[in-house]
Amino acid sequence: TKENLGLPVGTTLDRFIKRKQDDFPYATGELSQLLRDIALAGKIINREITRCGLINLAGAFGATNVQGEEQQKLDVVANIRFIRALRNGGEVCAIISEEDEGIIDLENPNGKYVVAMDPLDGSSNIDVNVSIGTIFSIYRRKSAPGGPITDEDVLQKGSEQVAAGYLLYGTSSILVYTTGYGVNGFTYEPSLGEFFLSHQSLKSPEDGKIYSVNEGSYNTFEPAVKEYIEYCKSREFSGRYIGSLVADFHRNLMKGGIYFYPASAKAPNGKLRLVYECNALAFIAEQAGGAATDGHQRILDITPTKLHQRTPLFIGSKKMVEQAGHFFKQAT
Ligand code: AHM
Ligand code: MG
Repeated sequence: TKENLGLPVGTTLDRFIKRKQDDFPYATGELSQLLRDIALAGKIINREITRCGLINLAGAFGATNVQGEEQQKLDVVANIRFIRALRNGGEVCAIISEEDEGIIDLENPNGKYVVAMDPLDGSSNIDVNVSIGTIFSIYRRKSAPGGPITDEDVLQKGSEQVAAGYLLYGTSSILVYTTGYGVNGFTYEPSLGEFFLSHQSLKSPEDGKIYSVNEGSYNTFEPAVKEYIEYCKSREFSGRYIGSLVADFHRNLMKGGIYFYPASAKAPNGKLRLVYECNALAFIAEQAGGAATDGHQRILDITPTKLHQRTPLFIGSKKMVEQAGHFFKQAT
């Protein structure tokens, strides 16, 4: 199958992408190039992140900022880097980003793809040396090339993604992505500047014993959510919450678990954004054999009506997501 390429662990990302492309005789190579552009921007961001604690010390060890610019916040830097990489690459006509209110028109009239992204997620962890991530979704443009970008291009259902992935900047940095034929992970080797295949055909454990939720809002969760949390406790599951979606998701993908960000009094639709946070991870979860819902329906089936729309999210091991769903069903 196209899922299992039989490429050995240690294959570089570039070679892997090339081999995948060769499996599709009519592929033009544009999606492949787009994935490479994202990987390159990821390397640059990784570099900025690992140095960020030193930036205020720059004077102390003799390094100066060439332009003498004031150092910008990392999430802003990451946004700029991704936009630049995708504009220069030429395959993308528009970006939807957590960092920008409106659609970013890249003025690449022939770009066939639209990218939705959160350039640096986990804002509360950026300044405190805790893992953070980048999330991206790739869609095919629906409107005719050359014309204006339309709502139809940017408000597609998650099920229409052609590829999606994330970068986790953690103890190691890893790029995990899918094009709809399974999920693969590539660990970054900083001294060589390369991503190497390290996690082939990733599969989510069907069931797990970790639950990840910010329980601080427990008192204002819906009864179904409270009951599910009590269920997790009655089974003595481990509570693990980093507060960086990518990091919490990745751990649960490796070990078996569920992440959820439900509706609460403070956040009536949850906190997370459908278009550039939830859809990409939902696609990966499903491709790895897991599941993602808003408590009632599949995340990938929701038609967005706004760029920055929020949704409750329950994501991870299939049986756990189903179990959480049972409590909602009982409540109705
Ligand atoms: P952000 O986009 O401002 O970084 O917010 C998203 C983050 C997720 O990474 C994380 O899971 C969640 O917010 C944590 O929120 P809270 O602090 O409310 O638990
Ligand atoms: Mg975010």
